[in-house]
Amino acid sequence: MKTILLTGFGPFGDVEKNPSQALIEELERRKDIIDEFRLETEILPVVYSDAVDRIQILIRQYEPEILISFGVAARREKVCPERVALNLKDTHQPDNAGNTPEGELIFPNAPLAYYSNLPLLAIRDFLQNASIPTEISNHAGAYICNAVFYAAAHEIVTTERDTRYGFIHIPLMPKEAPNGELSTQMLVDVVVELLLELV
Ligand code: PCA
Repeated sequence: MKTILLTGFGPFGDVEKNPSQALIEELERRKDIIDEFRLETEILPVVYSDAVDRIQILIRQYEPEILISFGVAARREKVCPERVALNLKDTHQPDNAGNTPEGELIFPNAPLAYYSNLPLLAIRDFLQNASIPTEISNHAGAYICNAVFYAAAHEIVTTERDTRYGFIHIPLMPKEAPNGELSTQMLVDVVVELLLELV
């Protein structure tokens, strides 16, 4: 049976409840009723080094066929599958350990960028057909989400794993953003269907 590893993030900055955490915790609750694949989930810390280390350990531990990390992009209104992970740490907003790197590399002597190898156009079409407002984003910023996406890609590529990996940013949910159209429940159902397509 194939293994799918999904991750989300805990609170940070102004985001007291991270919708990616709610999404992952709800998926974790569904685990026992999913027979088609083995699901592993984890909530990652919003600290550059800890999140980077942790995602690499999880990949070695679970050896997933598919890895999708989720995080919130508070200023976006659509679900955004990310195309490119950059070897860059750059932020004014401190991480949860107070780090504010400016223009630093995540890994020295490593490639500038990695592409997600998930079928992004198909994922976008699938989500849109399920009435989830979705658009592909070309890069995931330079904060912790990008760092996790990059570290996962680097681990998978350098150890020549077959894992399909990617990152999906999600907006704040209506409770935090009253004009939003999405609910965690909607997303959970659609993500399960999406995983069944991908597996
Ligand atoms: N979003 C932040 C980090 C954690 C999260 O959920 C980001 O976009 O980098």
